[in-house]
Amino acid sequence: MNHSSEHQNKINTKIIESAAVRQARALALPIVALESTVITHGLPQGENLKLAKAMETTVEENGATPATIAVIDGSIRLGLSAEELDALAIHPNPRKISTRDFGISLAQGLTGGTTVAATAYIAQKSGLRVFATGGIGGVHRQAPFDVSADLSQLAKTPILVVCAGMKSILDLPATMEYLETQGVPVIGYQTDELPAFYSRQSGIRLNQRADSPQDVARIAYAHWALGFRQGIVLTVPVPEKDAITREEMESWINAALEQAHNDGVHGNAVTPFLLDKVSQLSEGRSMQSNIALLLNNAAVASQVALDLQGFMQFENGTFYYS
Ligand code: PSU
Ligand code: MN
Repeated sequence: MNHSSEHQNKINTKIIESAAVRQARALALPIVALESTVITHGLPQGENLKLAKAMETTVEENGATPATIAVIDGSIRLGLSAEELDALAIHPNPRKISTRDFGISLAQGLTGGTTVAATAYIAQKSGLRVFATGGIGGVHRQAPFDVSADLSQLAKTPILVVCAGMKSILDLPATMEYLETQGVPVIGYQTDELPAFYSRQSGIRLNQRADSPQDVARIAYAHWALGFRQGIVLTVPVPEKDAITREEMESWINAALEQAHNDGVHGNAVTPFLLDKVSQLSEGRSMQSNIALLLNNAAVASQVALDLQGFMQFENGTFYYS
């Protein structure tokens, strides 16, 4: 057997489900997908594991089953055991896995965290409809061709992403234009204004608002029942007590952008670099805010998943519209 065929035999493209996810499916309970780049690249070690566990607990407390999506040793996971989560959180060099990175990750047995784009793809492929994260990627400032694959993937993946808006390090108006062109609804949760991740304000008005999980579920149902394949972005403002004002945020972001430029940071390293710099400049306040909004999003996502289930029918491990 030559080297390449030996390698081929080990490639596993199946999605491996945790015991908890399998049980939820058997009982037709709602499942909420959770992103894992926030664990591998978004938060410092220690904080990342605490947050990952707290997000799962929050989903459970709100009546749904959490399914953290990641790639472990070349296999795609829907739901991680406690041991797998621990290992992912302390992995020395995890890969940041966006959609382009699946092939190589599976072929070479890599371990990594999945971005919003990658998590959305796997969640939808598994029949899930709701997904919680912190902030989605978008169009970068001063680099109009640095557009996160999160946007193009959401344009073709029918899933509802619950987030606190796009990361505020981005060009928000350009990101909104892109989503509008692609026909991706952006809904404000109990707000008429696009939240800007750490801040509750962005100065950008939304044209859709929903005030309850039930309202969100109705919009999502109607959108998908018409046959649209686009995802839906539900933007939830960070809880008031953990919010940072736009003015304060902007000064840190500008300083971080300048440093990224000076250091020649590019490609998929840009987002982790900027988030880390902003966290340092804010003396950890941005991280606290990030954690608070992640947990809040997990709660809202679970509530929406419960209500959306009222519109769906469960058969052979997949939800269908009733
Ligand atoms: N928001 C955060 N922390 C993160 C990310 C978003 O607060 O780590 C991650 C998400 O996984 C998102 C990714 O999908 O950054 C976008 O990266 P890029 O801009 O390279 O596509
Ligand atoms: Mn990019």
